[in-house]
Amino acid sequence: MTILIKNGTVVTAQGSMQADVLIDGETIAAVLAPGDNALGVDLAASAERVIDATGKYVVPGGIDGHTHMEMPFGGTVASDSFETGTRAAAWGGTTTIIDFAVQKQGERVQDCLAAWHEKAAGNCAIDYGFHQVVGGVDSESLKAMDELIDEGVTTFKLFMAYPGVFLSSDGQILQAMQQAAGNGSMIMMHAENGSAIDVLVAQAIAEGNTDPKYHSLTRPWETEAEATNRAIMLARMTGAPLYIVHMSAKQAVAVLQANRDEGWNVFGETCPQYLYLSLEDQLSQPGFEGAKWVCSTPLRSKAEKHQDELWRYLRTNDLSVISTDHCPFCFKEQKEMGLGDFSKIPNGIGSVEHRMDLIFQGVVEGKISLERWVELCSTTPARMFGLYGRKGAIAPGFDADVVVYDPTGRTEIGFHKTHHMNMDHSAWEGFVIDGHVDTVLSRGKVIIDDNAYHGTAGDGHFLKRGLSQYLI
Ligand code: DUC
Ligand code: ZN
Ligand code: ZN
Repeated sequence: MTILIKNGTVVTAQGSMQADVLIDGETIAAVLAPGDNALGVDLAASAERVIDATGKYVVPGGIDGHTHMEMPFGGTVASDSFETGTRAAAWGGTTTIIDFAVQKQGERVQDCLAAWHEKAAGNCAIDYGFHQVVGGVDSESLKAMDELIDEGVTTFKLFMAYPGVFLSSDGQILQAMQQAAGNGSMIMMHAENGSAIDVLVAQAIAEGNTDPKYHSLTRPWETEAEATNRAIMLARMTGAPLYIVHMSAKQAVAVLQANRDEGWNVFGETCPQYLYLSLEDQLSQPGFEGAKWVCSTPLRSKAEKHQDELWRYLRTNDLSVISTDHCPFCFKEQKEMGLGDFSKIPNGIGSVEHRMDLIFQGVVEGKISLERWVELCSTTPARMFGLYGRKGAIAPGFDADVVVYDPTGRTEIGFHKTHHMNMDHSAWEGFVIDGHVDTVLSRGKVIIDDNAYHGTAGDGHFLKRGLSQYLI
């Protein structure tokens, strides 16, 4: 099928211009300035479908490089399946996710990856890839890292938190980084000092401080900044590139910035929750309400101005990617597991549907430019995670993953409004965005249009990823 998206403003990381986008089958065939008749045909007359994007932005589909669909965690399982979660992502203009396959100590990495393939295959609304969590670094899992690269899994996540579950020792981290330095893959790090946090948590509970807000108070910024520094120092010893996930503390990003300024190949990601939500406004809500916003790293103090600093670091490119860390849990029965003990609240917030909108609001409010929005949410994730050339731009030969975004539209986020995630509440209830995802194409198929979903489970294919473009 040929589709012409006409009269829109095409926005890429490089710039914005009035242009028409011609799609042929699954890929972009041409991007043509108005009046450009390079192809020598009347495109509007010959295209099988014309989408009028007058007054709208035409942007590459969002790439959410950090999601957890149906992940077993904290004694329960994240509530979005690959089917519900990727459909919700599509509604919000995200056309690719990279989810985490999880290996725990004693399990074979290859078996764990196979189990994640099984969950996702035939169920996804949009294209997907996998990072591999290595929860048990040993000689077998180190060897498996080399094998996985050939299977298109080129990024490996380690944890400095969750002792006894996912935590890797410094020696294990060093070994995995050495392996990555040797095979060209990239290490992703959950950087929090888990052993210190566990002590603070046990002390808080013993003192009767059991409300959700203590989740943040027992994970002070020092635990993130210390782990960030340690992870970077370990990476420096090996020469491996390092990508730190879900950064929330301004002091941790300052450590990252200092090392980037020295020329080290280290990168940071943040998430919408750390840009908009806080310890005071959400996590400290009365009773058990704050459980909705328990995630790790935690929401931080608004008074300490972490949010303003994170936006600044996004502008200076010390933070290079915005993902969601989408890890949804229902309030009933899941978040409620932590009634009377915040440490038993499953960690996670659901945002996969709202990231493009929430970050567009940053454009509206003058915090970042339009082009930076595209770069942070699509182009850099594509480059970072080995998808560029297919994803992350509007250019000939790229997959036709395209969003028509209406800057004069309005999106009211809420459980009964724009929410399609499999959750019984929204962490974003009441947020209003001055913009709207109008039309979404995934590899040339219109999957969202006229406020309706037109796709099917299984439209989304597994993406074998290459190596990061940020390796040196
Ligand atoms: N943080 C979360 O909030 N949920 C899942 C795992 C994590 O690191
Ligand atoms: Zn994490
Ligand atoms: Zn995560």
